[in-house]
Amino acid sequence: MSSKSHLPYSTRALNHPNPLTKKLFTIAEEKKSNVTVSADVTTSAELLDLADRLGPYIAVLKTHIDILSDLTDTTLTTLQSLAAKHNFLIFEDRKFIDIGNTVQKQYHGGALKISEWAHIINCAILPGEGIVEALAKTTEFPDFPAPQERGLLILAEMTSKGSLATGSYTERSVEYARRYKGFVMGFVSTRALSEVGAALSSDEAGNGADEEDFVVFTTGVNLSDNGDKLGQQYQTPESAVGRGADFIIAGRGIYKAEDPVEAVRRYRDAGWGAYLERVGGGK
Ligand code: 5BU
Repeated sequence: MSSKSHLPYSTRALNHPNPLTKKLFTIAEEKKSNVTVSADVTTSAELLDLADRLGPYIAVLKTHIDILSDLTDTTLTTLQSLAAKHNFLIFEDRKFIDIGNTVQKQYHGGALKISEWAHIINCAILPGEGIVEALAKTTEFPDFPAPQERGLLILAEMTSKGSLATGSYTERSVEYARRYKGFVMGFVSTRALSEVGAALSSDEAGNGADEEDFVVFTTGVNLSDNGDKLGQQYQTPESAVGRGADFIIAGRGIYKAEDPVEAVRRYRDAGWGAYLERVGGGK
């Protein structure tokens, strides 16, 4: 199996079978940005202000919507308008991790109405394959909004110290991604998983493994720190992209900076420079 990470986003967008991944690569190319900002602020005003100011420089805005102390429907509709205005996708980092019947209710409806506004969601596979199947099937509900504009990332690895998402857990993540390719866009991981994928037999992998092109999001990106006091471990944009990240996720490095706009531009330049290097200095 060959990884597609040496190819430009525009090439990967061209014939990509997953419409949301295609859109994501197209946005990255248009905005010359592979930055996902993790907007981990706790009020709607701060979140919307960041979305509007950083929006022009990012491909994706990642939320933890449940940490907002004053979430209303207006927060969500305004966030959606800002995503349209600045052409970025919204990724709700909810990390679903429960039986299929429960995650369907957490994803679609409920207090957070995640399916209505989040283009991208993620899940952990601790419950087994059923969680991926259940989330994928939610998009077939008759009242599900814009199924072509919704996708899932499987949390194949974590950046925190002592993470247990390793070895066969990571291998299973790749296997499930292949089984639900229509909905699974790729992974949150610290590196490209093509090597892990290659370890699986073609029977396990299913047909078309050679043609697949999963997207890799890497969290824990920071230009100045090595980590925090609660186990977070950082790497630079260069290191993350060099290891296979297609999109780098940075939170405090950007929103806690004295000037978040200046910071996001620095992360964008660093992430884009590393990407150009990876694809051979071409486009
Ligand atoms: P930071 O401020 O750049 O450390 O924020 C990192 C964000 O990414 C934060 O929202 C975490 O919840 C999220 N995260 C992570 O740090 N590590 C992981 O492995 C995963 C998510 Br998955």
